[in-house]
Amino acid sequence: MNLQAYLSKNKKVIDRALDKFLPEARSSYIAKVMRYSVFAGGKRFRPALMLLVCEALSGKVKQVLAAACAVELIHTFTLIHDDLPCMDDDDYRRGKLTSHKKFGEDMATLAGDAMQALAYEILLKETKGVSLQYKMRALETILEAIGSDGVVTGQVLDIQSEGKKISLSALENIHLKKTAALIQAAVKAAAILCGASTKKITQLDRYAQHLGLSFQIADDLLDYTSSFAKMGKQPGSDKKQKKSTYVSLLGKEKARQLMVKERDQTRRAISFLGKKGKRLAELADFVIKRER
Ligand code: GRG
Repeated sequence: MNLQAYLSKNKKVIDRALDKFLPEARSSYIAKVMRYSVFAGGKRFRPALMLLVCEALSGKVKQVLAAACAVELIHTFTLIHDDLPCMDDDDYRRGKLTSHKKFGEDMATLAGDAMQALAYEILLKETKGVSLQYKMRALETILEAIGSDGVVTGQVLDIQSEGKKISLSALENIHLKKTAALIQAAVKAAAILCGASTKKITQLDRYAQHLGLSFQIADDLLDYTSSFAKMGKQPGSDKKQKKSTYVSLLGKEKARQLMVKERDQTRRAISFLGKKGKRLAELADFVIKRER
């Protein structure tokens, strides 16, 4: 099975689980608001990555499935908040109106908050075949990644650097926190839940950090070159918001070269997996070739 077919099979597994874990649409208004964004057509990249890590470590899907859904909920919550008028003020996401455009800022904010709470609840309650100690370590890993030293600070720095030309290392620092941190947490949480050794977790963390940076450079390139039809959101938004990007700092060609270099480093980090790392290596290729 090629990676594309494999990812769409995994996506179905994730979508079914998310549908099971989310409150039913008819149960409350906020459930309807939450479901709107969760099922708006995201790629499910982070949960797919977690299932691939699980497979590479010979773990069982039930050990990581709830955590994979938890990470997707956290990711979706950050997108909803990122789109708010007080942040990026975007009208479209995943080809649909953003949550606040559809339901208002109050409901969008609350839906994001509820998703974050639900994420921790399902990770703890619905993870199967794993000791409480491992669940707590996975939870701790995710919390550390998104808090004041992780995604939140990435967002703060991103906002503070609007309208300024920042250095390449300052840009990298923003994206290590804003984008790579959650991808790293996803990979590490999956490895912890599958009982991986500290040494393996460290190598997988390295893989995920380079993967996260290549993912972000691809995002910047797409924002520069792609279309609404392909991306499901308005291209050129970085330029409109006067944000420094890999493309604005390096130009298209050098940004592409850096992206390939990051991809190459993902391969080195997982060489210890041998043949078992084949899918993870393919995923790193997919990241830099993606069209949305
Ligand atoms: C984490 C506590 C906490 C607060 C949130 C708003 C905010 C603080 C952070 C914003 C983080 C953010 C939006 C990062 C961008 C990451 C990124 C590259 C998103 C695009 O991900 P894809 O391409 O999207 O996987 P889809 O739609 O496919 O899921």
